[in-house]
Amino acid sequence: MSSEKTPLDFLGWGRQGRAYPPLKENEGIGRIVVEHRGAYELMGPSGSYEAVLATSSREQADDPTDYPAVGDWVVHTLSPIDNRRLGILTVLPRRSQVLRRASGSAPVPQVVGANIDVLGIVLSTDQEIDEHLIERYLVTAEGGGVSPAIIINKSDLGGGEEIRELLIQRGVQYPILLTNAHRGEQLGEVVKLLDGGATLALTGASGVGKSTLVNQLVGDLVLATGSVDSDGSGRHTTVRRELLVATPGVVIDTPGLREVQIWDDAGLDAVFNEIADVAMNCKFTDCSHRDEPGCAVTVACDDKRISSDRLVSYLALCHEVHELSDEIEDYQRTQRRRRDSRSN
Ligand SMILES: Nc1nc2c(ncn2[C@@H]2O[C@H](COP(=O)(O)OP(=O)(O)O)[C@@H](O)[C@H]2O)c(=O)[nH]1
Ligand SMILES: [Mg+2]
Repeated sequence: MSSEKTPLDFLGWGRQGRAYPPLKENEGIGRIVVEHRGAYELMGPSGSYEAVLATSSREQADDPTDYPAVGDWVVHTLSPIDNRRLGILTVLPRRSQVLRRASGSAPVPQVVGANIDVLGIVLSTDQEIDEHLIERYLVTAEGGGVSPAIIINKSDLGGGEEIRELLIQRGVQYPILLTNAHRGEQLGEVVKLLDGGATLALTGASGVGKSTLVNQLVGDLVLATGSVDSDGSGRHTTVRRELLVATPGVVIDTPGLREVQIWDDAGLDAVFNEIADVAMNCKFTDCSHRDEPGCAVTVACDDKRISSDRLVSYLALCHEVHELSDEIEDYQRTQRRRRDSRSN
């Protein structure tokens, strides 16, 4: 990793682990802090700017994941390309990303956030705990190269320890932190997640206290953000920022999601590693691990070496991904046919 200080370190560049790319005269690097429909807000060493995709990068994007997302590092023009907005020229390669299936009927992926170190899955003591939703978040994080941590907020209302116990019993093998965001208590462990300029994204159902937690973490740094703009070269925008500087790191507040549809199986084996390990030794190729006699997974489940609840979750998610890949194939075939008939 390059140890050289850069003017982008306050935005977490140090964690990128790569050299500053060579820039042309009219180019700068910034980080996407908000994504609007077709437009972005980015932040760089001299402040925040509104930006749109330059024609060249729009033409090169052929997959939804090629477009910038919150957390992305981008090379942009230093002067406006329309009458006020900068042009985004390139999205720099991501070191991690949180992907999910986009809402809507088309089976396409959506990048929820990019270049994230830790995904904080926020629960609260006054809301019912949905273990399956937590599993989905965990798979999403692991699949995109992001470390998950579970944050049980509203510990002041009681019941936090019980939830922690329940999750451990359920086989959750990730850090579980308790917080009281309301009064800014017990935040030490969350602050530690920002060590070394890390990017922490918070996710979870609406009302669990994500924004309250973000406000606590950025605290007086909202002022620091203001001072970045004070040299006059930055531009204040009134839109709500989703990525905020919380020295030593960066926090991303995501909108509350009621459901998460996983995009692929990349994180499944990490989250259910005890099942994946046994499955690897199963003598049947293409085993469904449901009822084949002598299947190593079924045997391990009968022997209580793996939990039957977790096996049910694992198999349901495997099935879901399988169905999704069929759906993607159909969708792409239809799209190709449409394109071909248009060009004929
Ligand atoms: N008692 C208690 N209330 C909290 C805590 N954190 C947040 N809240 C309250 O929970 C509600 C939802 O918080 P908010 O941050 O908007 O949740 P979000 O939808 O996840 O962003 C607000 O009324 C907060 O004041 C906490 O630690 N304890
Ligand atoms: Mg919120």
